Order: sequence, then structure tokens, then C-alpha cells
Amino acid sequence: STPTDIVSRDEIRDRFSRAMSAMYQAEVPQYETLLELVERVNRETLERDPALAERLDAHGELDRLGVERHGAIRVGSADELAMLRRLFAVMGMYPVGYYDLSEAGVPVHSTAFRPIDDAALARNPFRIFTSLLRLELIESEALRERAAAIVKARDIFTPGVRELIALAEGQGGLTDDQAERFVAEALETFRWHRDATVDLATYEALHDEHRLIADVVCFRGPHINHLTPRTLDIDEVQRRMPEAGMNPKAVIEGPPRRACPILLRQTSFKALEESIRFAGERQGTHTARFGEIEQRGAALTAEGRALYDSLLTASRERTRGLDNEAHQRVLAQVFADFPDDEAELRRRGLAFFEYRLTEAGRAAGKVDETDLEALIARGLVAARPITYEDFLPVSAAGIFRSNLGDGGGEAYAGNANREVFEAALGAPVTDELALYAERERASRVAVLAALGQA
Ligand code: OOG
Ligand code: NI
Repeated sequence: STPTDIVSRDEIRDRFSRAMSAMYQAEVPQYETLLELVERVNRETLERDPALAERLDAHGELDRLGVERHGAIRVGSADELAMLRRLFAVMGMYPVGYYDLSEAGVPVHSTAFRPIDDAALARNPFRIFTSLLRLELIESEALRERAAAIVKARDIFTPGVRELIALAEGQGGLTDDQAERFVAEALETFRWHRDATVDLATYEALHDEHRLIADVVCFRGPHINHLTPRTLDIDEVQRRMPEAGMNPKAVIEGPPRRACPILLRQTSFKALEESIRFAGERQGTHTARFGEIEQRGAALTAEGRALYDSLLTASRERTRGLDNEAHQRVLAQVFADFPDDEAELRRRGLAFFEYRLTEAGRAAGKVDETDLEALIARGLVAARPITYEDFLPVSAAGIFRSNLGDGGGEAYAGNANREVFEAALGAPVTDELALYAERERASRVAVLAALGQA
């Protein structure tokens, strides 16, 4: 039977994301420094740009700014991934999107577990980019089998969290008490371990194949490898990182700075080398954990995304080897071909928008007009871009690479296999474009209905 005092999944996710951030701040002091820097730059940006502050506030985005972050983990088997899907569902996080990273020389494919509906996103949009190691892409059969056996022998979940997941599934949620225990038990899966489960020789053999393989296979669990707060001015945070004692990656990934931000821009401080005790009492090190920041803009339609992808590809040759300043300059030139005006983005169908009645629209009563652009021109309807809530495979690969050392190159290229990923996950991933399209459609229908056009 269902207890009467079930807490919402959004509440559990909010508690979990706060607990995760506290744990990571304690484990990686540089992450705390990064959070402080982001907070300071966000505050300064809002003070300098009251119009931005007002806009964010009007759309409920100011509240979520301080709690907003994403993280990432990497797991080693289908069983681990499928159990994670059930764990995240307890907190209202569902697999959205399929990302093939083999294209970029990283032997994983991924999804993002995240909240889906508007209210859940507004409350706390916490996301976990989750990658599954593709052992089938490892060349050496001996090494492949060794890695699979090591992963098979571990359990990355506590018995307590397994019980609570089953309980949540059975009774349709958790009570306050159970949620408290769930957060504590679930956190254990994401904790760092200073002890490897293998000896140094095994670690080195796996590391020589790909550093990522060693990272996934040699520890008791899939330690959270970064957390990422949302900044309002990524260029400024990148600029100030060195003076705050952080070593930023060479360039900011994603589109250039624009008047109408699109998609996602990301950068990070480089992963730290941390000391590890290997089986047989040997000391060594492992480099995996870092801190990242992101700046989010408008979600693009399929057409907008195709234009983004083609411009990014066109810029690739011209930006190779450049420092961030020069890189951004070239990107800005190339992206001159991408409209940077909200009305034009909307009219050309390049970005997704949400429509609302203005005050005049609410007062208007029945209106004989079904064309949204005409209604906007008459001041009855307002449109605003829908924020992109997902990830970008090329940028993700850039983040992976800057933290894994270069190399690996094209070894695994062109191996997208969504069916295999979904079979491992035990469920289909939701298509992110369909989610944005539905939000846009629902807002259009609601606006027209309110004007008597249903
Ligand atoms: C994930 C890297 C991808 C992002 O923000 O694109 C990512 C990883 O390193 O495991 O987090
Ligand atoms: Ni990330």
C-alpha cells in the first residue's frame, strides 16, 4: 500500500544534488573555489545587466541558478547501467538523448539522466551525464576478458540502496525518512576510493589501452568525476580561473559568445593527479577528477542544430591549435552566418520558443488572429527561447580528451549503436528534440486557446 506521506521525486533530487555537491566540495577543494568564482561572476553579471536579471527572474530561472549543476560518471556493464536507471528514476531523472563518443576516440556511449517536465526543471534541473564503457571496442581479447571479469566481481550499489529502490518502485515513492536514507545510501555509489581493487600492473595494462578503461574498471565504484555549476558569463570565469589557482582547459567548447546564446558552452579546470593505493600495497596515482562550468542558451530545432554542426565543422580546421582568445575570434567570424536575433531565429525555425500571453493579451478577450507573429507584433503574445537542457557530443569529447590526455585518436571511430545502449539500459532513451518541440507546441496551443482560437 502507498504511504500517505510520500515526498516528491523533485524533493529527493534536490536533496541528492545538494548532498553530492557537499561531498565533492569536501573531496575536491578546487571545486569549492570554482563554485565561489562562479557565484561572484554571476552576481557581478546580474548587477551589470539588470535587464538580464529581470528576464531570468520573470521566467523563474534566477531561483534555479544557484542549485543548477550537472555531473558525470562512467560505468562498466549493462547491469550497472540498468540499476542506475532505476536509482535515478527514484529522483525523477530519466534517460534523455544518445551520445556516441567513439567518434571522438573515446570508447563509450552515453545518455543524460535528467528531469523532463517544466516544473521539475524549474525546481532543480540536476543532470548526470552517464557513460557506458564499450569493452567490445578493446582490441586485446585477454584484456577485454580481464576487464569484464573485474567489473562483474564488484557491486557498485549498497544493499541499502537496492532495498530502497525496490521499495520506491513497489510503493510509488519514498517517505521523508526513507528519502533521507536513500540519499545517504545512493551517495555511496558516487564516492571516490583511494584504494584500487587491482594491482598496479593490471591498472597499467588497462591504462595503456586507454586511461578511461582504467578509470572505469579499477575502482569499487563510478566516482563522480566532475560537477558543473551554471555561469552567466563563461568567458569571464575562464579568464579568472588562473588567478584563483585553477588550470583551465585550453579552449571553451561549443558556440562563441553571442547576443542570443544558443545551446551550451563549457570549459573546465584540468583533472587533478591523486594518490592511490593499489592491491599489494603499491602506491601510485590516478587522474580523473575535475571541475567544469557551463553556460546555457536556446535549444535549437533540427534545422538550427544542422546549421550549428556545419559551422562548427567548418571552423575545425581554422581553430586547430589556437589559444582560447584566437579560437573565439575565429568562431565568432564563422558563426556570423548563424542569426543572432530572437525574432529571426524564430521566423526561420532555428530555435525552440515558448509562447505566453502578455498582460495586454490577457485583457484582450477573444481575438480573431491565429498567426503568432502577428499576435506578437500586436503585443498580445510574448515568445522566449526554451533553454537547452542537454549536452553536445563534440563538446563532451573535448571535455573527455582534455582530462584524459590526448591520444586514442580515431581508434574507435564511427561505432554509434543506440540499440545496444538501450538494451543495456533496459529502456529506450527519450529523444530530446521531441521534448522541446512538445513544449513549444503546448505553449502555442494554450495561448491560442486563451485567445478563443481553440
Ligand atoms: C563526461 C564528459 C561529458 C559534458 O559536460 O559534456 C560531460 C565524462 O568525462 O565522463 O560531462
Ligand atoms: Ni560535464
